Amino acid sequence: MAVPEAVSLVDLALKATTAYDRPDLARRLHQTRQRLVDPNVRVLIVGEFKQGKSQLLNALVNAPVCPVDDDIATSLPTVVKHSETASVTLVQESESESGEPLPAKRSEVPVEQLAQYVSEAGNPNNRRQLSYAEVGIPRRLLAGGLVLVDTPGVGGLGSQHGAATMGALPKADAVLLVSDAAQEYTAPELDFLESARQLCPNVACVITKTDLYPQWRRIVEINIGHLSRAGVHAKIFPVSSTLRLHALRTEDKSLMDESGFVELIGYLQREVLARADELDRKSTSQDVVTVSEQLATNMQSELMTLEDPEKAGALIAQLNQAKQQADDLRQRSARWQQTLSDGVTDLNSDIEYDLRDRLRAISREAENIVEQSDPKDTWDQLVSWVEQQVSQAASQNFVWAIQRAQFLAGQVADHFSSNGSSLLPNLRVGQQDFISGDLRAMERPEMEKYGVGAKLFSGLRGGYGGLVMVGMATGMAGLSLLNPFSAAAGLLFGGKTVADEMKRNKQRRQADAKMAVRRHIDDVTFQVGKETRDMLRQVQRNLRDHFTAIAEEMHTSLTEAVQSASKAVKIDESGRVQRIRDLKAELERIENMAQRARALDNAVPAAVGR
Ligand SMILES: Nc1nc2c(ncn2[C@@H]2O[C@H](COP(=O)(O)OP(=O)(O)OP(=O)(O)O)[C@@H](O)[C@H]2O)c(=O)[nH]1
Ligand SMILES: [Mg+2]
Repeated sequence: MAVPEAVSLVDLALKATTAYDRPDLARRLHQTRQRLVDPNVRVLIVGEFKQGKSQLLNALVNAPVCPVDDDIATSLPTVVKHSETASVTLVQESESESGEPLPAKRSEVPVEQLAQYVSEAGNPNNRRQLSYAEVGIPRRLLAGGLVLVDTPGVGGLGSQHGAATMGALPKADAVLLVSDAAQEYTAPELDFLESARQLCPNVACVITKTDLYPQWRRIVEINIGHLSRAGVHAKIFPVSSTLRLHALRTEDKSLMDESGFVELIGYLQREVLARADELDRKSTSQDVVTVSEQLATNMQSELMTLEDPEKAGALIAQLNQAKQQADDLRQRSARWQQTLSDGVTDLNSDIEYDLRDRLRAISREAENIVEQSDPKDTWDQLVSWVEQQVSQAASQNFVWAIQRAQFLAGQVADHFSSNGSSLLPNLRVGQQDFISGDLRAMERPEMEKYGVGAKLFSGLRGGYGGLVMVGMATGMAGLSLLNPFSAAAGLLFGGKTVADEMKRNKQRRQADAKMAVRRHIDDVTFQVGKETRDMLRQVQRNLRDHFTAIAEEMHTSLTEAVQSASKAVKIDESGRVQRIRDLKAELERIENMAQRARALDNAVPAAVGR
């Protein structure tokens, strides 16, 4: 369990809500508790093809969990977590027609079969339509809740897989970008880092295979330069998985130091796990403080009335006014509801405009490229260029959508209190990954139509025409039809027609290619647009539920406060003294609880040091 003090504090608060008969406040605490006892801290291992992601995971847990090879590529995300006995579970997620997540299908398979499901060889293109494989393994490193996720390598981080990886980021607690020491960071890697940083609290860089590339120090130096120019503050860990595995086998401490894993594991434990703990503390603290305040409200008003009966009238009036305000917040027509729905509408259109704009620019650029080349030769390059640009655009659009949604949540919270941030829910974007269905691969226009055969054929046709024409002309000049002259002329004419035809064909290819690009971009616009709308709808629903519950809680607290104060006015003198004493004792207990909650937030483990 991540933070035991937090759990026991929530339990205490839960008891209080029962004692004071406030089941509405218990609901929120139950959610908090659930979040706390789920100790998982997800670390996503991402990177381009063959950089050593799977091997890094294996070296971290000292077990051959993920298949590694020069040929065996990972095709399915593999989630590795702690369990007493080794196990492999295949998970298939799905959603209903309306986009609501359905319960995932889980099936356990023998451990040794894992490779069949997670590798490109056994499960090409994830033909089995699995969402991920979950591996349980008894390891101390994972016992604290660390969950490592191996992801399929992405051919260019801006590619389709890259987009899927991007979608998983908001749900990750940390990301390790894996890149081997063979070369410095590429532009897509730097772009990815930039986006990842905005979606995920912890991003670190791992440079692998230091045993293989003696020049790794220079690569690290260059990469540090890249990062600082890009304004990305991320730690870099040069490691060798091979050395670590060897060191573990031979119990060689100096090799272990050389492997670089001591630092990496230290980082995962001290910063990633601790950071998740810190967030747990903060959110628990906030929840318990809020609950304490709500519980205290009616006792305080009763106490004030008892201690100073003259002011009772004014106090009750004040409370009624506050209650009225809380009541307003509960209305469907409440201003915050308006802010939320207007905000989401604006967001939808801005995000959609942004996406269209980015994609249109790519389309224009692609058409330019097509214009200046023959798609017959450049098509493959063009396709990967377009796909990468498109995914990158979708990623940037996504980052922006999340940021705007968070901003909107803040605006809505402002309606509730001047310090609205304390009411903010944890904005997780839901169960489904963004861009879940892979964007359809770009359709290649038929190039074969204008293949070699066709070129020859039209060349012959032109040649034949030329032959006859010249033959006729020369015939008229009294020469026989098939003399060397007309044969040469036939070749000449033929050459010219081939050039014409080739030009026409090239133009046709260019038109087809442009069409294919446009069609692809239309598909993407549609698909990404739909995913974004679904995501925003979910955000809207989450925020609405969250704030509706808060409005209810506030209303209940204030209604009870008015009742308590009104009752207090009628109490007789002997009962009054006793009641004041009781209330003070109760309030002290609640205040103690609130103090513990505040202390929880301030207690930062010494090792972390902010
Ligand atoms: N020498 C050396 N080789 C390594 C190291 N890490 C990985 N490799 C090799 O690099 C190749 C690719 O490693 P993987 O872990 O499969 O790479 P990956 O990033 O998971 O690959 P994909 O899943 O296909 O994207 C394998 O042949 C590994 O043996 C390392 O630290 N040192
Ligand atoms: Mg792999």
